[in-house]
Amino acid sequence: MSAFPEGFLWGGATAANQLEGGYQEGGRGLSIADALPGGKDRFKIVSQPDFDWTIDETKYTYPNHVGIDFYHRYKEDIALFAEMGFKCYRFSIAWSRVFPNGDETEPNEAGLKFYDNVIDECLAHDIQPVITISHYELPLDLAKKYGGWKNHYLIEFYERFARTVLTRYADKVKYWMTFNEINSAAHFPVMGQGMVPSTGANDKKNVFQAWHNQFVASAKAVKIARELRKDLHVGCMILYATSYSYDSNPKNQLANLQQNQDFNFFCGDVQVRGEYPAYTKRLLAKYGLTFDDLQITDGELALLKQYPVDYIGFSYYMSMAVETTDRDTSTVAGNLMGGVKNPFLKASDWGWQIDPTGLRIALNELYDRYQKPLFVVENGLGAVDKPDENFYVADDYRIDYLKAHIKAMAGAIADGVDLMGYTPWGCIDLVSASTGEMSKRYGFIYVDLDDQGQGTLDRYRKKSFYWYQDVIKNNGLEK
Ligand code: BGP
Repeated sequence: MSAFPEGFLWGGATAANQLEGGYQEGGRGLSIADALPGGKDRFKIVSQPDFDWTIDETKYTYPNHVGIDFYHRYKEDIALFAEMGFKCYRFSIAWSRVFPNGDETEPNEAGLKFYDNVIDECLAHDIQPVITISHYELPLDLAKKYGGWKNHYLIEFYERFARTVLTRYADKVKYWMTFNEINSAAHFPVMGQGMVPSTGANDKKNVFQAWHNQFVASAKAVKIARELRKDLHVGCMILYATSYSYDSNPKNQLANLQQNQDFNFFCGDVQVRGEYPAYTKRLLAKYGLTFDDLQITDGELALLKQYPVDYIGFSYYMSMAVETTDRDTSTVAGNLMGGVKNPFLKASDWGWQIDPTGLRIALNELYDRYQKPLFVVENGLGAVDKPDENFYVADDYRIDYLKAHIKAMAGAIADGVDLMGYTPWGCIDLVSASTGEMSKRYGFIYVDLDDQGQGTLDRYRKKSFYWYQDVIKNNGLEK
């Protein structure tokens, strides 16, 4: 008997701005992602929003403008997903395809038509679409004209966008998520909240105000979904990095508890439990703030309470360790966040510490806390693949990583956790969010495209393609 329940949602995950391309086709407007360069500057911009950066949307022709050209090749790609046996496919809708400037009152029909086609193609292959409404690509005008999510007008614009897509696809799409990695704004307010230098993105007051506005917008999307159909599932999406105290020093233990509260739990606590957790007081005080510094109405708090999400989607790539004393512990990068090196773990080429057991811990922690179904909607190993002369990639390292994480999920299910599905990140190679380059690959499918945008864009099955096909066929790993 498989460790995984019948109907478990095996699949893969992508995001519009990292694979679609066609950035000016079908009336699409520009998004914040179109105005970011690839390479080192990108990292500086997303992680230090006060970095000297001027938006110049005419300057970059690659990577977001081209992606992997899914806009024209979606049929071929979805057929490959079907060949692997995908039960679901997680993707996002580019907001600026549907509302090119973000603040229009009427949607762009050509943009919607593209998603009609993608969804119908999935359904024709018995693949359930899982849609992220907003994944790191606010329409650029909403960042430039309105200052991103700190501006409460965005609630109204998002509500219109969410209503448009939920209404149009309610009969075809059952699984939704409101914002990708909503908590990541703690580190990357540019990508998550559309905050650009002029909006004071490094000012925590703005980040908290933006979060509040996003929480309200998310609750409104849940309300719309509930009114449309009873069987729609709307989840939050959290970037989860299991966090350990470096040692048994009580100071480190306390710091770790607070790290978990502030990063892993804060947004989920609001979106799942429907209210700000008690420790928000401490968290705000850390930045010299109180609730009085934020614009929050009683009506909004009531809405949060009334419309919590019904499942928790989360990404899991790595864990981190917390050390508060002065002991010398060289830091590692970790999903773009800091942390100290854990002597028990190895890391990816980008310094992300590989920790399958941490996933079992994450699943238990989240389920204990919320008692709502969980969905691992991103997981995977970013690696440099070296194809042979036939473009075949023997990616055993990727198989090893995924296998260990699937075992950890099976362990958590045996622990009693309610897990709905698993969609490894970048099931087809795509542009990396942090580097803006192609050379950091996650896919089961190799795409012939390099960091300069050169290549045929042809698709090739990697060794992991056949391995994952077997996993899905067996509903898990063979004994
Ligand atoms: C998550 C994002 C994705 C994705 C992934 C891998 O944080 O939701 O958009 O790209 O991380 O990150 P990267 O592409 O930087 O390796």
